[in-house]
Amino acid sequence: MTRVLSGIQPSGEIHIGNYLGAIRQWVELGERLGREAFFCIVDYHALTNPLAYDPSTLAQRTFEAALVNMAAGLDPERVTLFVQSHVPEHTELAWVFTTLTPLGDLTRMTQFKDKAAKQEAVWSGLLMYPVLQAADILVYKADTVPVGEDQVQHIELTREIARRFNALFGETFPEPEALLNPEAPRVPGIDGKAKMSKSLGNTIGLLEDERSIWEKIRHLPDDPQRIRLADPGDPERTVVFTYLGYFAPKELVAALKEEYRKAGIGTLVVKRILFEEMMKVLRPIRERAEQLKKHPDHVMDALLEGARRARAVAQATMEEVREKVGLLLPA
Ligand code: AQP
Repeated sequence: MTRVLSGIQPSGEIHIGNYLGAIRQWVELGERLGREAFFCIVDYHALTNPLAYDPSTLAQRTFEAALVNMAAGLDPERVTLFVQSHVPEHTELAWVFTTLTPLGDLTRMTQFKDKAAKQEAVWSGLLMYPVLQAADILVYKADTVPVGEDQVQHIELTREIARRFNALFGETFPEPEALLNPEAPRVPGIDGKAKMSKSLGNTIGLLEDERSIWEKIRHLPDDPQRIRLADPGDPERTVVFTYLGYFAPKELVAALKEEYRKAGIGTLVVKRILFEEMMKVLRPIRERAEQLKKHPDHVMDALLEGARRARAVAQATMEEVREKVGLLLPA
């Protein structure tokens, strides 16, 4: 692994699924790779979600997404943190990739099918989403993409696009690999079923009010086969223990599972422990976010510096691409 890239959409409140599936890994990778770790707030991607996109809030959400990532531990002095639309080479490369991506490769994407099924009118931006994602990654020639499981299919498509470009125009791009957090590749939502997802409204926000988080935890579904407190429960059948596994020490989780199986413990007790353990992780993030909110210039300056560094790399790639695809180059 020599260079990583990953992105997050400013399409709603950043949630514990984003944190556990992606951001926590980003922080570790950033510590290892420094400026070779590129993290991007993908605002052009957010335009493809008609339910969440609002021109009057996009800029603020983009800013907040950067702030939350910094609060969660991404240090912009070490890593390259920037906003996608500040580096126009992403969309330029996306166009080139569009010309060599078969339509069928895009219509078979699971995320496209799922999202398109929920929309009355399907815009081509939604279809092209993974092509722009491929450009986000390959414009930096990144070889590793730390993501949640939901993005694996898109990274495979990125590899195909890289392969096709290389076959047509000569060796240019690496074939990047997805890197999953093995402990939380797919964090379920508070319904306990679907993936936690901004657009499904089944999230726990990283900066959400504590009381609101507790209310959500309190209402998490129990093992459906445990009717009375005296019934033994199966911890594998409730999202309460899934979440507990993300936040609490292993020994504590094992002990509570044991009690739950023996009907020695009520779910509410486990939920209280889950809340406390979760807040131990979230509170420092929220405190840092409060500090950063007092210094918005610090966040903005960091993003501009990140874009400057990212753009230097992206421009070099685009010069190579323009030449290889045979465009008339300006003198
Ligand atoms: N539930 C999840 N479990 C593990 N990883 C997740 N990610 C998202 N949800 C989960 C990962 O977070 C990174 C940023 O995601 P994103 O916001 O850019 O894209 P997304 O997957 O579309 O996020 P949402 O919240 O699910 O948004 P919508 O509602 O628009 O679909 C990615 O690495 C993603 O894998």
